[in-house]
Amino acid sequence: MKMDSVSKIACIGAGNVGATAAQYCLETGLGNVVLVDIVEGLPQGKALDMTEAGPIRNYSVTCTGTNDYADIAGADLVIVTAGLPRKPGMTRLDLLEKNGRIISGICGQIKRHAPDAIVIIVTNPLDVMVYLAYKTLGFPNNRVLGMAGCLDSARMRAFVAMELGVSMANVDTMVLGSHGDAMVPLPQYTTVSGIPITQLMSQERIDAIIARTRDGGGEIVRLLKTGSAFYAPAAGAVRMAQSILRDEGQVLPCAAYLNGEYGLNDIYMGVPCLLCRSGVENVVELKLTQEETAALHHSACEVQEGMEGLRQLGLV
Ligand code: A3D
Repeated sequence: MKMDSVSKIACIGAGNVGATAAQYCLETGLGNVVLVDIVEGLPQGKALDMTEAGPIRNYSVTCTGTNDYADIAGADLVIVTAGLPRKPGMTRLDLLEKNGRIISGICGQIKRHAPDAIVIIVTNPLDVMVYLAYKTLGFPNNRVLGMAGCLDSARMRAFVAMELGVSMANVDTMVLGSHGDAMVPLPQYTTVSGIPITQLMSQERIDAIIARTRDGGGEIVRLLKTGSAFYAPAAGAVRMAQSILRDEGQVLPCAAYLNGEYGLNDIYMGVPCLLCRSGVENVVELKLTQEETAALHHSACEVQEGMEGLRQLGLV
């Protein structure tokens, strides 16, 4: 018997991040998942495999694979991970164009088949792709957001815990700004059970952790050699989805639409957000130092360059 209250989640892109996000959704019992990809058989095969793991992993929610967007009809939430990674010889603008066209097409399908959904974008270049999604979907900005800060903050939490030999559960961090070299990790909001890390380690070690957090994606790419991180990125997206679908009210760093907050307008950037059933209920404005504000605005300049690229390509 199917219960009406079970959420429907669509994961677009059945690659590394998309399939892992689907798996986490199932394992947390967050809802029934529809996995979509353009490659025939790929989402169907992975979905069946994940459903067959249910009796062992003890979940009763299901996963369905499809190449047809009509199957996302009625989705409460959509996680978009479809896209290409940057390959050698490819410029940022090349990637912007390739993924921009993919995101544009997918958002057209979401608008048509799941007009009431909340949409979480994971595809890179993140902040620019969320802006494009927002413009293409035409949904209210509280229903369109991006995942990056959750990942960057989780990496920083892991590094602080490793450095101090404490439980990761005790560490809180906050990483704002765009996803990439210009991200803004905030040591003043990094604590271990409420104790600021500035009291627990030297500035030199804090700087090293900040540098490793900024290079977090690159470190994994260098190790894997082919492909990029996917367990932690998928975990970040599902954490956001959980706070939304279960109306938990978690405050998480997400790429959200700014309308004057932090002195920024008409741009998507990583900021702390209150995530509830309506999506982004509220952007939380932290007290920042002059230096941190300058770093955030520098981050915004990078995103604006990407947005200009979208305009040149005629995508927005
Ligand atoms: P990958 O394993 O290659 O999966 C991408 C999937 O997208 C493939 O299965 C493709 O067939 C599929 N795809 C391509 N075009 C379409 C389309 N039009 N409709 C449906 N499916 C399509 O990549 P991945 O899962 O490792 O990464 C996916 C994206 O997430 C990339 O853009 C990454 O750069 C990005 N990513 C972002 C973060 C952030 O923190 C923001 C972290 C990790 C990955």
